[in-house]
Amino acid sequence: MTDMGQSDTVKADRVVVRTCPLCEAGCGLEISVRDTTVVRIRGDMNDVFSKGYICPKGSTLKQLHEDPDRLRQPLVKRDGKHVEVSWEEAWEHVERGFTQVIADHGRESIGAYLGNPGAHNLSAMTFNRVLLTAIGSRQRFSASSVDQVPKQVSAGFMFGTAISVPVPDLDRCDYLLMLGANPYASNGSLATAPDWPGRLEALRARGGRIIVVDPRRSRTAESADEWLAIRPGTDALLLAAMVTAVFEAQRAQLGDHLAGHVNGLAEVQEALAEFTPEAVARVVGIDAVTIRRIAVELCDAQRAAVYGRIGTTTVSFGTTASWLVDVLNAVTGNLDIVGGAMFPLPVASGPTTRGKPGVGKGFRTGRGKSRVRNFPEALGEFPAALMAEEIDTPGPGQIRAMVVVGGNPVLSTPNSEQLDKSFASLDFMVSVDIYLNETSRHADVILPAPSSLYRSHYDLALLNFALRSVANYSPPVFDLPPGVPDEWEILAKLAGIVQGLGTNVDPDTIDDISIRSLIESTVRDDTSVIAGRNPDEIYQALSSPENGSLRGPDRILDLLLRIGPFGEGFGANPAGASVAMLKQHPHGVDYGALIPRIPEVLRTPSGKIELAPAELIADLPRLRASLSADPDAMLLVGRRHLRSNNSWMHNIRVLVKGKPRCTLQIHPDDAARLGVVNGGAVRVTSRVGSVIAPAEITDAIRPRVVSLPHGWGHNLPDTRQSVAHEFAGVNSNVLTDHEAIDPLSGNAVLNGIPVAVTAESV
Ligand SMILES: Nc1nc2c(c(=O)[nH]1)N[C@H]1C(S)=C(S)[C@@H](COP(=O)(O)OP(=O)(O)OC[C@H]3O[C@@H](n4cnc5c(=O)[nH]c(N)nc54)[C@H](O)[C@@H]3O)O[C@H]1N2
Ligand SMILES: Nc1nc2c(c(=O)[nH]1)N[C@H]1C(S)=C(S)[C@@H](COP(=O)(O)OP(=O)(O)OC[C@H]3O[C@@H](n4cnc5c(=O)[nH]c(N)nc54)[C@H](O)[C@@H]3O)O[C@H]1N2
Ligand code: SF4
Ligand SMILES: [Mo]
Repeated sequence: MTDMGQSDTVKADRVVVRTCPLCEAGCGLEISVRDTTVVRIRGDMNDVFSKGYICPKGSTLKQLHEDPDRLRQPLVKRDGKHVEVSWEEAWEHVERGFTQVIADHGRESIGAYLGNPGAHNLSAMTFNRVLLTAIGSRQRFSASSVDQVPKQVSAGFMFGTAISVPVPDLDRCDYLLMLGANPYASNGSLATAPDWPGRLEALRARGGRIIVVDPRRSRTAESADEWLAIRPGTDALLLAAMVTAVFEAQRAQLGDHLAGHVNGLAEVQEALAEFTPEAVARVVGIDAVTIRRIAVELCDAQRAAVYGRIGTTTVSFGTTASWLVDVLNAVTGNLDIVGGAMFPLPVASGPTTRGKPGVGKGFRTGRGKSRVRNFPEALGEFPAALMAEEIDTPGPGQIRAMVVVGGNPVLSTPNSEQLDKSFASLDFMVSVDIYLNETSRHADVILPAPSSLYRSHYDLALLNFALRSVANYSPPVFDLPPGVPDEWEILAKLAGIVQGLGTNVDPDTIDDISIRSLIESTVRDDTSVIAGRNPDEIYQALSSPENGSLRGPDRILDLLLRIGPFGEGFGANPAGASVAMLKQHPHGVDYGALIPRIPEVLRTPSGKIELAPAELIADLPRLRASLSADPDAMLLVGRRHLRSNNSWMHNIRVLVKGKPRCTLQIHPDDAARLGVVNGGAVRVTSRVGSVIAPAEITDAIRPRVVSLPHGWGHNLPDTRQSVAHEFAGVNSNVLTDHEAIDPLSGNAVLNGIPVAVTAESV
């Protein structure tokens, strides 16, 4: 906030409101601007969802926009050094690179990795798909497999689509069991709502209770009624025991609203029966009495919800834990009920609102196997943990080129020292990024996405998980400087070039092909509001001057809004949602709180909730085997900080200054036993790597657990992030193991890593 007074001396000539693209909270920002300069950023008091709330990152969009290290010009690597070139020259390099790799090794040799900011980026949401199709290779990877894929897989099996993820109805809930989530730092995830802390405090203020399960006493645990210090990686066992406890207490109750809509209740009961509270207590580290009590409290509460996040998904039993969260919601009568776990109803058309209500093709994984490890695909991609072996292992289909869009896998994915070497061995690599960082330093060509303030925005992905049906459209704050392509134009042009259309390919051509195919599939869908309509007429309606001559992501968004559940419907509902309509409502439109959606939301072939998916039941012997784990092994977990954002906001001084955050948290008992002193150097060693970090001795962590945040380690050479370099920290993913993955989803195990900890003598 210190730079605010300074900026205030400059008078703004206009105020623009916009949704913050930095995290899933999607807060409304009020941006005061003079000419081409940001004067000040603060929370938009009138935003229908965030009502003025922002976190310390939101206002730093100004610093990000102004950061001299942020790339403005394409870079190509010449004699090992990155030099600035014109866009024309960059595109020629791209064409030459792709042409050579395709000639030498075929299209299957081009891999792609899509990073997390793409989920907050309308360009990426609408054109990454186009790029992947154009590349035409199955070697697809993304940050999803170091994050939420397990939840999507379990939701897919249970409810029919990978987007059918129930969210806790925070604002109407009065008992919340939260596992492996720290919204005081993260602002919430897979449950989109601004000001999670305020919503949690309101829950308690109305007499509700919050129980936090976490090996660390996080800020969230601190503010809760109860902290259960679980052993890392054992949430699936804990949840299984809670389900069993509910059955044993004869309290299992789906509720009248689910009657006739659920398959597999008896099967779940039987399959989980062996996981009693007593059987799991030793390994989970939580006593049986407490497990039983919480299970019954979930049944007793008026309106309760169970919610699990990163600590439950980035573990060996990620899919199992994700499944059991919703089983527990169901058997305690809290699934699809106001104040319980509910299905969002997004304003833009999506997988849970398209197609015939109540039934569908269902969901499966394994429609292809990875080349080296024969690992099944999930959500059309392979685990990020497999990227290195797919690059390193010779043979047909070996990856020889990579396209990375808005991702930093060299810091974010397991065994990153290995991946760093693999990237260095590629024949060709393109990064679409805003920085020259640990990953993009390997790229032969870096194509800079423009600052987000030059782009329009709508949270197409995250609003699928929102706690209310809201819609906010943000026009660009500034016009793009002449000659600078928008990010979607970069992606469309890349797609055109990799397809062989040459460097003169016009992004508008690619855009037209893409929107036309989307329109055609929509008019062919007989459940759509424009079923049977003339595709040309729809195309004209979207593109006409009266509709703002929309193109690119805005035009795709307009189609999705207009055919969505609240949509304008191309005449069917004139007051309904569209880009034009949202432009009239700069603070957003709120269509209300969530409503029960069973059975309409289901897309399973049976038209029922599948409480006992065969894949999950078949994996239970592995869960049983985990009961013999050593409860004294030293395990590493991660953590997040409010002023950090994965690996990439560390070049903004106001966010990184102050107390160093990349510390190894360790319990005083462990520190004493191992001779570790506060602030002293500690070596942490896993099967695959070793790092040295400063110790932070704290009783806010369970004994035999240590914690290191991820996204640090900015000391690699040949990057251009001067501030991040100064506050380098160490990379926790040097320690995470590329072989440790959840077999059901392919998600990397990033929490519960076996490590040895030793004091480092200096
Ligand atoms: N050990 C451990 N590892 C983890 C996690 C953990 O909890 N523990 N968390 C995991 C999770 S949940 C995630 S999502 C991943 C994230 O993994 P990644 O997505 O690979 O990493 P990010 O740090 O988000 O990197 C974002 C990249 O996008 C660039 N970027 C920023 N804005 C834009 C833009 O507008 N356009 C473009 N083209 N690029 C942009 C940044 O410069 C940066 O290079 O990390 C995972 N890694
Ligand atoms: N400020 C900030 N906000 C962010 C991000 C960021 O980097 N910084 N990243 C964004 C992204 S990409 C995501 S995916 C979300 C994630 O959002 P959250 O899921 O809320 O992520 P974390 O804050 O890492 O909280 C995870 C918690 O799980 C605990 N944990 C670790 N292992 C286990 C375990 O085995 N069991 C249990 N029960 N708990 C465990 C950790 O101690 C930690 O407190 O945050 C988003 N928001
Ligand atoms: S909470 Fe997230 S969306 Fe809100 S201001 Fe902070 S970074 Fe932006
Ligand atoms: Mo994430």
